[in-house]
Amino acid sequence: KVLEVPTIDFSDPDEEKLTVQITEASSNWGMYQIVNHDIPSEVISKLQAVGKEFFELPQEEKEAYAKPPDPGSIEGYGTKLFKEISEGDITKKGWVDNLFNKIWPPSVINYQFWPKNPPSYREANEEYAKHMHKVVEKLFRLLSLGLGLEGQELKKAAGGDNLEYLLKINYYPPCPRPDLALGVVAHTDMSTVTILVPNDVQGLQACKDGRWYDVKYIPNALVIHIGDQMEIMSNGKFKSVLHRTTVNKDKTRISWPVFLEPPADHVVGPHPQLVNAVNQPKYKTKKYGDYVYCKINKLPQ
Ligand code: AKG
Repeated sequence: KVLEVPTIDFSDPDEEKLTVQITEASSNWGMYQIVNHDIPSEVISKLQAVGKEFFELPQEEKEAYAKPPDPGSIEGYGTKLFKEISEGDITKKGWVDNLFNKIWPPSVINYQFWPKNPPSYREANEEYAKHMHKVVEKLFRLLSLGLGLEGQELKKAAGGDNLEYLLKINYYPPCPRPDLALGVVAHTDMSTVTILVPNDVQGLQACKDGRWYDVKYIPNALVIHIGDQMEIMSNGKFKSVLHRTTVNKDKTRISWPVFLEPPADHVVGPHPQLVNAVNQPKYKTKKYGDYVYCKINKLPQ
């Protein structure tokens, strides 16, 4: 039997059972899909429609939202399509355009990076952010319970109501040489948790015990990735998942990950209730912004 990333029914009223499923999937895979999560399919379809429309605009219009060149800025439009593919080049390179927008909380939103075209971009994204809260609350509660903590502990440790939702849209157009490219190269996310919706084109792969698994498309499912900060807070119980995307010769793939990130000056470390004389902390405690700086610049943590 081919192993598959677990699928979890989020509407199961048995919280204990759900906690066990989420805990196992977060420890063994670090990636899973949740279905029946209560975000209406129309809300997801609208998010996807406006994102697609933006990427289909002429290049100059997209460049109007270009990411500022200073290394500290993350928001805005960027392109990583490699322009020339040489036969001799066997290094797999990224093949993707992207757009980053902080969508929650309102105090961190920078509307100058939100497309004005299509005109309903703002409404669709705000609506999605609003519907995501319930999923975030429930997921963080179940993850906390799974570690033997009170339900609110992990959310509090991740910044509480200041937890930021950073939306990225990945736009992977058809690639003339998919054998020479990857959409995004193998990485783990820096976030606490990432919540992703893809379009229906296959491409996401998760690594488990050194093997790559395709994440099959399930309409309206949310793909959950455990990120580095969740692995740290759980002191290694939950696993930040290594993942990558392949590209396609004929089809455009699009994905909408939302990275749930602590504010840059928020200090993150193994949860104090999970460490003691026997269980020593396995990770450093540091500001999230410093973690990001080290990871981006490939410095030791
Ligand atoms: C990323 O943007 O960090 C991803 O891993 C994207 C995954 C996907 O496109 O499914």
